[in-house]
Amino acid sequence: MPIKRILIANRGEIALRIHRAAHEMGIETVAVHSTADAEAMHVRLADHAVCIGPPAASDSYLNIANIISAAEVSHADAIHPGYGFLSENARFAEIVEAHGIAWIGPKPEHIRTMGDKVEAKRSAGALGLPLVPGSNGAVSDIGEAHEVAARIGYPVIIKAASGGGGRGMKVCESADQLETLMRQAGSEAKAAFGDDTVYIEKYLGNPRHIEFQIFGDGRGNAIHLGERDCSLQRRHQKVLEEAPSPVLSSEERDRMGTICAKAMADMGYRGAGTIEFLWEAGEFYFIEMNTRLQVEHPVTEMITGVDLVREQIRIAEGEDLSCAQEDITFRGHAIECRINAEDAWTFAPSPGQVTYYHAAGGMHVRVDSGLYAGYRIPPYYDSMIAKLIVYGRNRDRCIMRLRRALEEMVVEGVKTNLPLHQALIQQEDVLAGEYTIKWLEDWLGRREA
Ligand code: MV4
Repeated sequence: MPIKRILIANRGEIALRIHRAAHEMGIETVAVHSTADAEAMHVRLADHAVCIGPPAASDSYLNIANIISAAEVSHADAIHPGYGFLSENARFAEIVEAHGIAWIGPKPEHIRTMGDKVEAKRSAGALGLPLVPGSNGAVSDIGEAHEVAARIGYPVIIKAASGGGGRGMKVCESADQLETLMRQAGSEAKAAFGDDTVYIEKYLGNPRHIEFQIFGDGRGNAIHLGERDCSLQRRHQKVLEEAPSPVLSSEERDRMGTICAKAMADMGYRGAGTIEFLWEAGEFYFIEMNTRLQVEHPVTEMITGVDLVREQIRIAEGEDLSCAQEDITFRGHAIECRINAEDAWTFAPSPGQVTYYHAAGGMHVRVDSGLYAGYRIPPYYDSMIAKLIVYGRNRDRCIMRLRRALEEMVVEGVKTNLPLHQALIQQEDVLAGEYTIKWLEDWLGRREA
């Protein structure tokens, strides 16, 4: 069924990104916003706007009743959740569908499965994805924990089934620490997620984070759009992402991508998804799957030419995938810098009024942002205010252009991490593509010293 009016259950640059795809398809948009976001660009651009509550996300962007009411009063026939907020809430997806509103996202059952990391790993294994060696499912008793750890060898990592994104993990170096850390992991998981279920994996010491973008039609067809390398992170916040990964050959990409697409086809996955792997010594190990559009999706768009949001909307309309795997080609290189309103070196948030703004531009430069001069960045939400995405025919040309684009970008009135990005792309290791998930924090530590 064609969609006529999409309610965008999100804010900031991603709300704008969704609005743009919708308008290019001749679809109207409804913005929802908290009282703190009344002046936001996504509210100004949307065809309709509904206030859904006070600033706190729990009262507005996470308030299911208010969002459903907004959809009803505005006669939206679809909801796009963006990323974060309610995007991976299976119950919300079910409620949306129960109201006869199209959910621009995966089937609720798949959101639920992948949200439980033990279940996610079980299905990934059953679908043929390579796993990190570890327990078969949850580990509840200490005896079993010792058996698993002895079998896979130390160090091991204890993870919370309800965790994800780095929350609720404990690295255990030897058997004498196992009991203490198992107890700690369990009680911390209970406190944080209301679920003390934990599982054990071999701890990989120095991997890269490489994720594959996939798309399914929900009827047994799926494709992959290659990978993104997201290893440059600080405290589980990605800082810079690139596609393709500097370490993969096209043969490895085809091999792993095909495995991912086959798995998604077999499960009947619908919509956009990302399969996250740790990559070490040339091997991939599945860790998690994200059942949403990701912040870093533009780097994939730049090297494939596929509009991922348009594709999500088409799939929600019940259309077929717009292209077959053999139509997907990877061309050139793209890098995304997440621009945050924060001190570049202390990372202290810096909300406040933007007094001057000039976005970078020119060939192969994309800025996804709702920023404008005079905009007041509210203190209630995350600090990302823009994404600078740059394309080049190869990685060196991409980095040269990124350097030029970072020079052009001006944000005054608040602190930003632009100086961090400028310094980052001068580093030999970054220029060489030689970095792992530990690199950024190690580098920041060395700079301190
Ligand atoms: C790991 C790991 C090492 N070994 N699992 C962190 C986020 C969550 N998605 C999984 N994470 C990790 N799982 C095993 N078996 C190291 C991490 C990890 C990490 C992963 C990806 C990107 C950045 C990271 C930073 C610290 C730890």
